[in-house]
Amino acid sequence: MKSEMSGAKIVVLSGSGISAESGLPTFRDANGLWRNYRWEEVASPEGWKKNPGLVLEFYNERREKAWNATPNAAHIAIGKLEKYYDVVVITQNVDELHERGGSTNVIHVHGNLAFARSTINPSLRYRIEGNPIILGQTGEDGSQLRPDVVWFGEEVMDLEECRFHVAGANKVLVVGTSLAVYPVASLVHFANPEAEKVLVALQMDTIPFGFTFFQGPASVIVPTLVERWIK
Ligand code: BV8
Repeated sequence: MKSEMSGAKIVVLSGSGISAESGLPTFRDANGLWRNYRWEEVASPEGWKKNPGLVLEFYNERREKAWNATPNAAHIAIGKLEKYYDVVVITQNVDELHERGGSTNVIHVHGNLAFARSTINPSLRYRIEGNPIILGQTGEDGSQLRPDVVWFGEEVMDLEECRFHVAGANKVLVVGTSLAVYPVASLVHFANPEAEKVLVALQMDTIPFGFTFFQGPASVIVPTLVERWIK
């Protein structure tokens, strides 16, 4: 049952930082993934062509870890918001921790590890949960299965829809993202000047105009923000 605040809309834009306290690595932090792998080799069509086995291995490891991870207090607090607001979660993350934390309206703009897809036809997807994709495993169309994620140089999912949601939000919560990757990072510029705009991260190189920066761990800051919003 929505409270008297229903009708007000909150859009969350999240990145790997929100899942860091669930044990999943970020990309650009000190011990981030791009410290141990070159994105060109494991997260690009060129890398896939050159060495699909390495790419499958990179994602199989991450998929198993993500599948066995549990949502933290930040995911759960965002899930709770749905009782009081219309909530849309736009995530760059390929884990399903928002869904496990109770969010039911999640847009995975960079794809989802729990799915494999045909290398020919992106709409031919198979839910594989935490299971690996093996070289030689093919879809119904006979093509090698690949992770259902958006690599560098590939088109991002549902961007128009996301711009619409951000533009119509009364509150925009950006959490756990360096806003280094485009075009998703540009979503913050679609926020209404009148909207309440907050950014939660451990550290940020630049704070988007109009956003209030709350520095600290998502599992501590996000629940306090949510408590304030549902009072
Ligand atoms: C596109 C795949 C065109 C899934 C990812 C030069 C060469 C090639 C490309 C480009 C180029 N210049 C620009 C581009 C475009 C490129 C881009 O933006 N590159 C950047 C790096 C310069 N973008 C693209 O290629 C995109 N596609 O443009 O296609 C096109 C158009 C039409 C038709 C055809 C083609 C595609 C981008 C998607 C790439 N895929 N991942 C996966 O493997 O996961 S990107 C990767 O980065 C993830 O998706 C991730 O989500 C995303 C963003 O990273 P963050 O999540 O922000 O993580 P990061 O480590 O950076 O930051 C962590 C943050 O959390 C920090 O702020 C930290 O303080 C905070 N934090 C940490 N711990 C905590 C915390 N906060 C709170 N609490 C904590 N405990």
